Parts: sequence; structure tokens; C-alpha cells
Amino acid sequence: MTRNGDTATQPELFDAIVVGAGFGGMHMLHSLRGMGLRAVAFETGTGVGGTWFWNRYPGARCDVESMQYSYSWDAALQKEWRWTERYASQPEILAYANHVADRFDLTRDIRFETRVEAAEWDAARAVWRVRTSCGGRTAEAEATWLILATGCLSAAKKPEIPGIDDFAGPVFHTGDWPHEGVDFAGKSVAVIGTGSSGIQAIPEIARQAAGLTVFQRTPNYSIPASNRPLEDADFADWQAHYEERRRFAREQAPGGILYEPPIGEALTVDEDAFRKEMDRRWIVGGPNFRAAFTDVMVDEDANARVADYVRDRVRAIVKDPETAEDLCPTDYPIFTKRICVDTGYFETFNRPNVSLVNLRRTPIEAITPAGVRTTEGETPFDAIVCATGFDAMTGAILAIDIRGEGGVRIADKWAEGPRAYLGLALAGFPNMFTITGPGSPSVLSNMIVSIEYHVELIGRLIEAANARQGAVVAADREAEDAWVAHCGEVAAQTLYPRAASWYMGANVPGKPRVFMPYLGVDAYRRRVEAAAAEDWRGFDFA
Ligand code: FAD
Ligand code: N01
Repeated sequence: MTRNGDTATQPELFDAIVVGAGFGGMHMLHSLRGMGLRAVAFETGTGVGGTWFWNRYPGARCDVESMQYSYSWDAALQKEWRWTERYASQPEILAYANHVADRFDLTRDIRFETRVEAAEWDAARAVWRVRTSCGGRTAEAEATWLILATGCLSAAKKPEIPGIDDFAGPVFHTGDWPHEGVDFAGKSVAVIGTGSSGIQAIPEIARQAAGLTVFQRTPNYSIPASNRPLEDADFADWQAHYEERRRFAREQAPGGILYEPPIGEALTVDEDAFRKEMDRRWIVGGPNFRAAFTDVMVDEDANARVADYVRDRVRAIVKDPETAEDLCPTDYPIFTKRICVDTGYFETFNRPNVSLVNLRRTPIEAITPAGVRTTEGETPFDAIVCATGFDAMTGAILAIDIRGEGGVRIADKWAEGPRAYLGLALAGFPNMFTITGPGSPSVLSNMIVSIEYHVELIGRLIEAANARQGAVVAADREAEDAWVAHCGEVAAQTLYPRAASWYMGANVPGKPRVFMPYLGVDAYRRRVEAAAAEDWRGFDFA
């Protein structure tokens, strides 16, 4: 591994190195300590919280209910933290992350403002050699175990629009929002992108700005959040049933989240029952809307019936018929891109200070120093907000130069798409684990549930390896191949691959089109536990 003149001469030695201090890295660090290991976490940011540290845009909020989007691994923590809303806002989730860090004294082992640049497996010594950078200074560290808790949605992606760097005003990305906030009062603002982040930010920016123009390439399906304060009675009810609800979410719910069971097939229920159920779920709000019927993700016509319902809702809310049509998604099945959950998104387009530009009709040609130029002409702006998403699931991992056995780089191993056994370990990369890596339920789940399971599995695998002489464990190549094939087969039975989504890598030019997450928290757990019961089938111990 190369060093520059400033590099500390002796590597620091640890049992385990964790990369990232979001909810994955924080929990992993705590768990490794509990196992008696000397562990450190390196984090690029100045604080803990990951997603909730970086995504401080107005309106940023969770869409898994706060009582479920929280750690379950410490009963006292679960009891003492009093969430204030049904869906927690970004500041509240960040406060929770900081509370956890303080309560478990995590920060003494987290190195902030430190990026992991490279990692190399030293087979002769069975250690990972890791190079970090901090304020222009590089350093080395070594550990037996390397855990990537780098996040599925942590590599923010700016749009490839010519001239973007020449804009005279500020350009913000929702995934890297200024900590001091942004005052849009009296300003003319452009928002590019209408995914979950744009859909949350747009109503808030519209309230502040003098004028807001939304540049939309693909309209998105969105369901009302119906957020509200979390009443004492709700809190008490959760506390009384936490254990069984958490267990259900972990073991039996396909998305790691409590859901109201489906009432039947969308294709076969009569019109009355269909409308009644859709209306009811629309009012209740939130992602539970998608669980109404059993066939929506596997049958095109069933899916179209639900999509029609949502489009009718949009048309009923948005007063200008042309704008309403532009806001109606038509070219991909509902739920095959992550469903958005909003507070007053479609209503925002009834405001006099908000306009929509349909980029399918009038594409952006360039960003100029003064504003945005489409095929219809140039519009000046004071600020541009890019709500253009992330190089999801693989971006943060591939940003690190990681070399496994024989010096093979992950970038080469993944040239045709990510490959990992159980989304947890890569053949050829011993003693390295990915928390919520590609090939695991991750982004198709309540992420906290998926994070907690991976932290638990990594602990169990380390213990299994330590119980043998060599303390080395790696995914078996055949098991990895079989798992990758299985993930693809499961996805192919659904409508998911029909959408040009970030699940498919479609939002990043040149990225291989592979459906990256695994479908089903419950099915995943069953398969992993079956492998574990066979002395960790699919893993090789040395
Ligand atoms: P992150 O929180 O992304 O943390 C990864 C950390 O690793 C980051 O702090 C990053 O700086 C650090 N890092 C990365 N690379 C390096 C490196 N090379 N060196 C050092 N540090 C590095 N999930 C849900 O389940 N429900 C939701 O409602 C939900 N809402 C979301 C809303 C937004 C706006 C976004 C962006 C995501 C949302 N998610 C949601 C997904 C969310 O990412 C996860 O729920 C969870 O926070 C991920 O935690 P993590 O620790 O795995 O990753
Ligand atoms: O990113 P996205 P996001 N010109 O990729 C558009 C989680 N999350 O940050 O679809 C013009 O979904 C792009 O258009 P198109 C959640 O998992 C959750 O919004 O490619 N437009 C799209 O409209 C989510 O799925 C919450 O045609 C361009 C948008 O930018 C994930 O994070 C809140 C463009 C990007 O949408 C990512 O969401 C926020 C260009 N050159 C995030 N490039 C919750 O509510 C891109 N776009 C829980």
C-alpha cells in the first residue's frame, strides 16, 4: 500500500475496523465491543447518524413509523426514547443517533472526518491493511476484521448536466445539505428531481421561496404520509407490545415492518371492495398502502388497477389538468420504484408560485451561469437544488480501493454487477463483511431491521471463525454464484425489473443493470438460518 510523506509510520492495530458511523456502523461498533474486541469506526462526516447526518434538506423525514424505525437491541433505550411524531423528522432521528452515541459512549472509538481510501487483504498475516485520510494526512491501520457499514444511499449523485459547475448561484444536493440550513425566502429556486427526496423537499421550499420551478423527468407515485403527533396512548400501546411486534417484523414481515394484511387479489375483488380498501389505506397513509392486495407485484393488470387509482387521486388534487397529467406516472408499474410518501406534494402544484417543467417534452440542454436552459428557453434562478439521488448500494463501496485475495479489486469483481453471498460476504475477500450489502433485503425493508440482523450475523460468523484455529472466514465462490442467481430468479418472478430504477442501477450511466436487493426479509432470514444450521453452509473457514 502506498504512503505519502505525511503518513504515520506504524499502522494502528485493531481487531476490527468498521467503515461508517450511521445506524449500521454504530450498532456494529457497540456489538464488537460487547464481544471483547478492540474496534474502531472511521467516518467521513463530523458526527454520527449517516443518512440523517447528511440529508438535512427541508422536509426530510422517515417513512417507516418512528416506533419501528429505531434500534431494538437495548430494552432500556427503547423505553426511554420518546418519539414525538408518527414519522420522525430528520432532526429528531439525528438527535436519537446522538443520544445512542452518548448513552453507549460510542464516540471515543469513532474517528470523524476520516475517510477510508483503500483496504488490502494481507493473506500471509490474515489482516486487512487500511489506508485512511484525514485533513490531508494519511494513516494506516490493520485489523483482522473489516466491516463496511458505508450505507446503501450515501454516495450522492449530481446530475450529468452540462454547465452545472458554471452556475453563478449555489447548487445544493439533498444528500449533502448545509448544516446551517438554507434560507430560500424571496428567492427563485429550481428543483431538479422528483424522487422521495424531491417530493419531501418541494412542498417546504415552495412555502419559503418567492418562486419554485420543479424540473421533472419521470413522475413518481406518492402516497400521503398522514403524519401526526405520537400520542401518549400510542406510545404506551407500543411499549406494551414491543417485543411481539419487533419479533413479527424481524421474522415474519416481508419488509421488516408491520403491515395490515392484504384483503385479497386486486384482480378479483369487486369494484366496491377495491375502492373501499384503497380509500381507507389512502387516508391511513404511509407505505402500508402497498400491502392491500397479494398480486400487485406479480400481475401487470392487478398492478395497473392500483396505479389507475393513484393517478385518479392525483387528477382530483391538482387543479390544472395539464399539470395533473404531467404528474401522473405511466411508464412503469407502481411500487417497482420505491414508493414516495409525501405531505402535500401534489397540492403544492396548486400554488401560484410553483410551476412544473416536464423534461420529457422540454429537456434540459444546459445549466448556464444565470439559470436553466431547456429546449424552450432559459429561466434565471437564484439557487438550484439537485434532488437527483444516489449511486445506490455499490457507490460507497466502490469509492474505496478494496483489494482481496491475489490483489483482486472489488471494482473488477463487480464489473458486471455486484456479487456477494447473502449480501454479506464476498468470495475472495476473507474476513470482510458488508452491512446491508447488495444481495440482501436492505433497501426493500425497514433498514433498521436489516442492519440489526446483519450486525448479529457478523458477530456470529466472527465467533464461529474465532472458535477455529485460523480465525479466517470467506464466502465460498459456488455459494456466492448460486446466491446471485437466486436473487435474480426471485426478482424475475416480480414486476420489479420492469422499471428503470436505482434498484436496477439504471440511474447511473454505465452501471450494470442488475436488480441489487433481495426480495423478502422473512424469506432471507429463513435461508440464512438454514445455512447457519448446517455449520454455515456457503462459508469456508481456515
Ligand atoms: P448510512 O446512514 O448511509 O451511513 C453510512 C456512513 O458511512 C455515512 O455516514 C458515510 O459518511 C460513511 N462512509 C461511507 N463511505 C465511507 C468511507 N470510505 N470512509 C469513512 N466513512 C464512510 N430507510 C428506511 O428503512 N426507512 C426510511 O424511511 C428511510 N428514509 C430515508 C430517507 C433518506 C433521505 C435517505 C437518503 C435514506 C433513507 N432510508 C430509509 C435509508 C437509510 O439510508 C437507512 O435507513 C439507514 O439510515 C442506513 O444506515 P447505514 O448506517 O447503513 O448507512
Ligand atoms: O433519489 P431518486 P432520492 N435530469 O433516485 C431525477 C430514500 N429516501 O434522493 O427518475 C433530471 O429516487 C430522477 O429522474 P428519473 C428512498 O429509498 C427515502 O429522491 O431518473 N432529473 C428522479 O426523479 C429513495 O428511493 C425518503 O427520470 C434527474 C430524481 O432525480 C432513495 O432514498 C426520502 C437527473 C432522483 O430520485 C433515493 O431517493 C428520501 C437529470 N440529469 C430518500 N438525474 C423517505 O421518505 C436524476 N434525476 C423515507
